[in-house]
Amino acid sequence: MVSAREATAEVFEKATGAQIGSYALGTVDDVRLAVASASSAQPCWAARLPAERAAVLRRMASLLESRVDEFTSVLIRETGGVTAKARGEVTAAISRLQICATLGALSRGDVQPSPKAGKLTLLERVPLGVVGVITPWNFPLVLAMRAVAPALAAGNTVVLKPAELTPIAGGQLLAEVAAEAGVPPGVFNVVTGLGPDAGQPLAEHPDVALIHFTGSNEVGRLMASIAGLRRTSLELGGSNAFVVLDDADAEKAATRGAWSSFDFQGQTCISSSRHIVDSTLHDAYVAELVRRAGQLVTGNPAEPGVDLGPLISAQQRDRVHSLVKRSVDMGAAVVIGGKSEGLFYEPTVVVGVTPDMPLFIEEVFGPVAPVTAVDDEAEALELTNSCQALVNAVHTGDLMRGLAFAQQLHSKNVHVNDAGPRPTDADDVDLDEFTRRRWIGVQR
Ligand code: TXE
Repeated sequence: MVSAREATAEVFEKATGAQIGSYALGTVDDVRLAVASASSAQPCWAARLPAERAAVLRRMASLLESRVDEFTSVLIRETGGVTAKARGEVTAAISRLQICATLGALSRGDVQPSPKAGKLTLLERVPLGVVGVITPWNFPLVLAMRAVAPALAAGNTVVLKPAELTPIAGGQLLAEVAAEAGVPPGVFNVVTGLGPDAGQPLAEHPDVALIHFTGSNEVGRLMASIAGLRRTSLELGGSNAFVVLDDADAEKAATRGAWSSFDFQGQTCISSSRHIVDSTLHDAYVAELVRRAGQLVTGNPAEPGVDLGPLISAQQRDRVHSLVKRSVDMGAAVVIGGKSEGLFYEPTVVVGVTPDMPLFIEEVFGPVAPVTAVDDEAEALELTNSCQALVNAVHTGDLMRGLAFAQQLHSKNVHVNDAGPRPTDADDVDLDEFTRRRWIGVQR
C-alpha cells in the first residue's frame, strides 16, 4: 500500500478537520505491480477448494466482528456518519462475507443431457481472473465488501482502489484483516490514491477482467467507455422519487420521507431526492416534514443524540448548496434550513420544485427534501419516470394500488409504503457476476 513515489496525502475527520491518517498516492506503476501480483496469485487461489476459500472469508468475518468497535469508530470519523450508520455498515460487511462464504462453498456446476447420443455437456462456473474494484466514500467498507467478498469466494483475485476521502476502514484496515485471516499474498491488493492517478490505470489495465465501480455517473460513463468489450459493473447515481398518493397517511409518509432524505445527510444512493406529493396532501405533508427536519440534531456524529453529521467535503457542500440556490432562483422556496456552517448543512425542505429545476433533475446527495405538488396519480407516475432512479417509493392507503403503481416504475427497486435499502442482504451479492460459464461437451 505504499506508493512507488512514496508521496502521501492526509485523511481528515470530517466533523473536526483533525488528521486521522494518511494514504499513499498510488500511481500507474503501483497499479501495474498490484495487477501483476493479483494475476500471478489467481491460478493458485482458483485451484483451492471452494470450501477452503469459504473458510478464509469466514475468518475475515470473525476478525471484523472482533474489531467492530474500532471499525465503527474509524467509519464515524472518516465518513461523518453517526454510530448507528457506521456500526450497521460493519455488520452488513460481516454478513456479506458470511453469505459469500456459504454461496461459494455450495457453488456447483451442472451436467446436462445432449440431443446427440453418447454425449454429455458439462457446465462449469469459472472465475474471471483479476477483478478491479473502485469504491466511493459514503459506505466505503460495505461497498468494497459487496464486490470483494463474492469475487474472492468465486476464485478471483482483487485489486481495490478505495475512495481518497475514506481510504482507512474499507482499504487499509480491510487489507490488514484479509492478511490476518490468511488471504494469501497477491490475492487481495489495495492501491490507494486519486481517481485519475490510481483508479483510471486500474480500469485501463488489460489484465483486469472486470471493473466493479460504484460512484458518480460522470466517472461511470468514463468506466464504460474505457471498458470496450471487457465486463464492467456500474452502480451509479440517480434521482430517487418518494411519491405520496392522495389516499396516503400524510404524517406516516412524512416520517419515512424525512428519514429517506436526511439519513446520513442524504448521501446514499437510496436517499430520496424528490418528494412528489398529491396536492390535496401537500400542506399536511410539508408541515410534518418541516417539523421533523426541525427536530434533527446536527453535530459531531461521534456524540450520542446527534442525528446528522457533516457532509463529506466542501466540494459536496457547495454542490448541494448550488442545487438549492439555482432552484430558488427559478422560483422554489426554502421552508426550513438552507444554510451551512463548515461542512454541516442544515436539514432543508424546499417547496415549489418543478421538473425543470436542478433539485428535481439531479441527485441531491445532501440533507435536502425537494417537494413537488402533483394533481393526480398519472402526473405522479409520469414525473417519477421522467428521471433515472435506483430506488423509488410510493405511499398509499391501498396496498394493491401501491403495487400497481410500483409495477409501472422504471427503477430497479421500488418500495410500497416504505423507503430505504433492499429488504434482504443476500440479494445484494451475486457470485455469478464474478464468474463466467464454461460448457464442455464430452463424446463417449
Ligand atoms: O464520485 P466519484 P464523487 C454520486 C453522488 C455524488 C457524486 C460525486 O451524486 O454527489 O457521485 O461523488 C474514483 N478513473 N455518488 O465525486 O468521483 C474516486 O477516486 C477511475 C453516488 O466522490 O465518481 C472514487 O474512488 N476512478 C454513489 C470513486 O471513483 C475514478 C456514491 C468515486 O468517485 C476517476 C458516491 C477516474 N477518472 C457518489 N475519478 C453511489 N451510487 O452510492 C474518480 N474515481
